[in-house]
Amino acid sequence: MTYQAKPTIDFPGLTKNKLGLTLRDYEGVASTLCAGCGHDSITAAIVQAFWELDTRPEEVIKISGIGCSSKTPAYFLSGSHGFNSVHGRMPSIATGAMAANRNFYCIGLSGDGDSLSIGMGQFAHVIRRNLNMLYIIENNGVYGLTKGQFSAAADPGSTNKKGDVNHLQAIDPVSTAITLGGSFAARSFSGDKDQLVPLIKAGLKHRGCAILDVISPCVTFNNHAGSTKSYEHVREFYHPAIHTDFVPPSEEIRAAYADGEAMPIELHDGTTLVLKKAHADYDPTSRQKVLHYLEEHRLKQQIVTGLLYINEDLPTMHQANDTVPEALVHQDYKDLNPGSEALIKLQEKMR
Ligand SMILES: Cc1ncc(C[n+]2csc(CCOP(=O)(O)OP(=O)(O)O)c2C)c(N)n1
Ligand code: SF4
Ligand SMILES: [Mg+2]
Repeated sequence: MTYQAKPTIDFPGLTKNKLGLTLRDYEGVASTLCAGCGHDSITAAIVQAFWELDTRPEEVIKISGIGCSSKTPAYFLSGSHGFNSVHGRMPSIATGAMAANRNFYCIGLSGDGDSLSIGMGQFAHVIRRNLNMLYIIENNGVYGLTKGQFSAAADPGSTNKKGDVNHLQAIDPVSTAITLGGSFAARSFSGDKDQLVPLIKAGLKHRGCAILDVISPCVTFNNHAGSTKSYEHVREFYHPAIHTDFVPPSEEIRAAYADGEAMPIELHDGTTLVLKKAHADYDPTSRQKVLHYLEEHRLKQQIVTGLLYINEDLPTMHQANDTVPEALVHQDYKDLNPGSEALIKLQEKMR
């Protein structure tokens, strides 16, 4: 694969964040995706979110599987650590990377094919383990890279570009993640940057596995009438259930919210998410109510979006395994390698 580096032109007028970095510093190489592909809009939102969070690029691990969507990490944060893994295996690599260095931000990029077909087992278990990462599915309902076959996210009754009808049931990553015991499940649309940027920031700050399903139209293979993942269809059936405001720890929450309409949720680093609900009785902390709401709106063909479910209290992989708080690279050699005597004792215990 060849990559085209972007020209390093200095634009003196660009706004700098607290680290003195501009948006350009959070970009990657030039995209080779089709013009108009939803995945590129998601990249722009990721760049914006990391910039707004004043993230040090070298403190980010970006990992993907295989697909057009899995090419995305090349297009943002050139200065961070990246690994383009095997089809459907992004979660294993992310688990290994975070086991070694738990203090980094981990962002995984995957597709509906990569996650819901070949990678379904991996998708399920990274959610159960509650690995501390943001897991984005760029969902276009097809295998874009291999020329537009239906994916497991294609809705029954939807058609492909040639007019063939999909007769199989769709897997919804959001309700699946909630059912699997996930701690954070959200949905958005590549065409709604205002909604997407705060959701990416919330997912990065959430302690645990944040699943973010982003409907991301494939303009080449799945943007026709009959597709339920086209720009036109998503705009028509888009149903934001909840709006997320992201308040950094240094800022006060000043806005006054009418009773029941908004819900502040404090994250473990002091960040506050203010969830403004479309309906006062929507409760993003109740699995039962959220699943009911999703099913009710699925039957009306509505695409429910926003931070739909959150549980800040589930133990993460590191908490469940009581691991050391620091990255392994910062541990003393003697702690990492307790010596042959300790190993013999361990083996004795297993005899
Ligand atoms: C083991 C293996 N099986 C099949 C393939 C072929 N393959 C490459 S990408 C892909 C599907 C990608 O679809 P998705 O994850 O939805 O990404 P998109 O291209 O739509 O963004 C498939 C089946 C492969 N690369 N490796
Ligand atoms: S084939 Fe589809 S998913 Fe792949 S880059 Fe083109 S528009 Fe995007
Ligand atoms: Mg796809």
